[in-house]
Amino acid sequence: MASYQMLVKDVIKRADILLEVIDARFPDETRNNEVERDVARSKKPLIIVLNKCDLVSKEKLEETKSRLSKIAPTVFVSGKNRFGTTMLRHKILETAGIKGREILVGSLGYPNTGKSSVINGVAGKHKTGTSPISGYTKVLQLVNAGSRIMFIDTPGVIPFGENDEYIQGLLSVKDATSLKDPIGVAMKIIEKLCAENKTALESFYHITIGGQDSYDALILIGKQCNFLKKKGEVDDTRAAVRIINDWQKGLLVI
Ligand SMILES: Nc1nc2c(ncn2[C@@H]2O[C@H](COP(=O)(O)OP(=O)(O)O)[C@@H](O)[C@H]2O)c(=O)[nH]1
Ligand SMILES: [Mg+2]
Repeated sequence: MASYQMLVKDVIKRADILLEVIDARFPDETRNNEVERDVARSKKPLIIVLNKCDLVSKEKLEETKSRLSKIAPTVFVSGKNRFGTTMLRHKILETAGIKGREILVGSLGYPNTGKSSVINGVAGKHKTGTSPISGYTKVLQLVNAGSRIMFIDTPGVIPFGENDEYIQGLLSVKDATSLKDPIGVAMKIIEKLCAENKTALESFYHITIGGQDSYDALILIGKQCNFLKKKGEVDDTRAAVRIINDWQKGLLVI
């Protein structure tokens, strides 16, 4: 069995309650069925944490929250801006239902979804210390968040599959220049924005997207940015890199 699956099982076994930290901009891509199934089998409570909510519109957050609430209690937070972290603290205490002793909270999720930021956001001024513990092949970090809450922070628990390059681009695990197919990744970003907040994309790049496909939109953006090659045609790779960089800097909101 792959070592990450053992690590996931190890964290689930140690914890009283689990957080699945996902990126609110693409909840479906950053959820992991296998992890959710393992948690369900353990009969331990799960909270879905929609992190990076500062980058997503309120309507989309509410829509995702009500959809995912059918699976598990769902909260949206911004680990970075410390938004919703008090709510999450209360949700942990309420959902764990453990009285009179410390509650061990495991955090699971793809790299860069913001697990450490969420933990630090919740711990905040209550944080009384961290200590390393040895887990399956990796060192886990225990973060004491006060009021009986102790987090297990895990380094990038779920690895990416070979075909997940676009998720790695979306999640900023790989920067634009390390991607094998920046144009493909940029097209995915355009598709996502067109489906969810086309006006934001249009106004950010000062373009109007009609019925074109995502490649045509990429060319439009390249043209608008004046990324031209010698013969006057649009430099599609340069346009793709620009779009990915803007996305990874959090300039493009859904
Ligand atoms: N905009 C925004 N960025 C965030 C948020 N939480 C984390 N990040 C960023 O996402 C990246 C990964 O965060 P980190 O906590 O290290 O993720 P981890 O690998 O899951 O522990 C960092 O660059 C963070 O600054 C958030 O709520 N909003
Ligand atoms: Mg981390």
